[in-house]
Amino acid sequence: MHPLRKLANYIILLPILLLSILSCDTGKSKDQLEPIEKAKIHEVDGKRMVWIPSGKFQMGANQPGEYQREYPAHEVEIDGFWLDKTEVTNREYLKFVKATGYLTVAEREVSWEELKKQVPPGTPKPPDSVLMPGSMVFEAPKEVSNLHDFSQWWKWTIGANWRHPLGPGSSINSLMDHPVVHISHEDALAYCEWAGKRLPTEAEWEFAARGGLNKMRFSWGEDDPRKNPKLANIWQGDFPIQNTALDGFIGTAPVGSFPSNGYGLSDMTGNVWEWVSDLFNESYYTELVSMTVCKNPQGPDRSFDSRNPYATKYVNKGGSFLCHVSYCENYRPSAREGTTPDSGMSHLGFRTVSNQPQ
Ligand SMILES: [Ca+2]
Ligand SMILES: [Ca+2]
Repeated sequence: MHPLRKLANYIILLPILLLSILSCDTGKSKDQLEPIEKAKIHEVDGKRMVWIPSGKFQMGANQPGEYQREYPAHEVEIDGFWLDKTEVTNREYLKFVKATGYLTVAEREVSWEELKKQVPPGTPKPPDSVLMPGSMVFEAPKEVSNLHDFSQWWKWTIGANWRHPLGPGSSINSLMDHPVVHISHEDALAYCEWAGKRLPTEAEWEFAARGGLNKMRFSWGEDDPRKNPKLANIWQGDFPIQNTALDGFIGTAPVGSFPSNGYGLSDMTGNVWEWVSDLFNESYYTELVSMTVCKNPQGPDRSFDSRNPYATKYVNKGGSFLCHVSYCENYRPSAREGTTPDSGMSHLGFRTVSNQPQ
């Protein structure tokens, strides 16, 4: 090559070399921001879904001060999968019910034989007037004596179900783009079967909720939602008495009302809790620490929650519009709760996974 041509090539390459050196030296530690791979968004069987690429992450609480059931953090490897961009909406659930005639658990007669398996032996059978189709509805009390007794704000409401989220007299007519609620684990699985999809595992859900951020406290990074109420639909004010709704919503919000995370997923934290396929065991992560890397974990073999040792529970993720730091700081990817599979609540929904190839 002619010497002048060679020199010209160096001059062209120099800025590129400098740029690549500078871009490698971000000054950030490994625990800070990881590159976010923008995922592909496609419609799969009529639903907008996001391709979550395979990867490794630290599952569980990576920072001090979280709930005990989120420790210890452990490395998990996940294969790629399609995940609904939003929670399943009333419009989508209605389509399923119209096609199949499916009746949700909250719309069926209550079976005492099933119910008594979840309560301490010897618990007396409630009167038949209570064992009617219904679900648990949040009602803000005027005052509370403590934050331990949730019966002060959760009310068994006969006639409450996904069509009547606040009980008889309420409807979903103006809530078609809101997430469906009062959905039991069984109801979510029935929808999945009809749609040819499945529930995410807890590991898949948490990996997706982190949106490509490594070891961050929230799905958007480290910003405190108390200082910025526009990050997610949670509770502002004095839980459970006063909801100032600085984020714009006292109850559920239309899906996608808040900024999506790094993968383009909406409301992974906040709006409504979401069922996943894993059984809930509060000490499951402790049992996993002997493993070097967990690949596509499916959850524990048995459920255990010391707060209700008689019940079998499945995991819920992401918190809801009722979560407030004073009581339930569950609007974090690592947060996890358990609910019995036949229970629906006015803040509990789901989203689905498709196994279609990328
Ligand atoms: Ca809110
Ligand atoms: Ca959610």
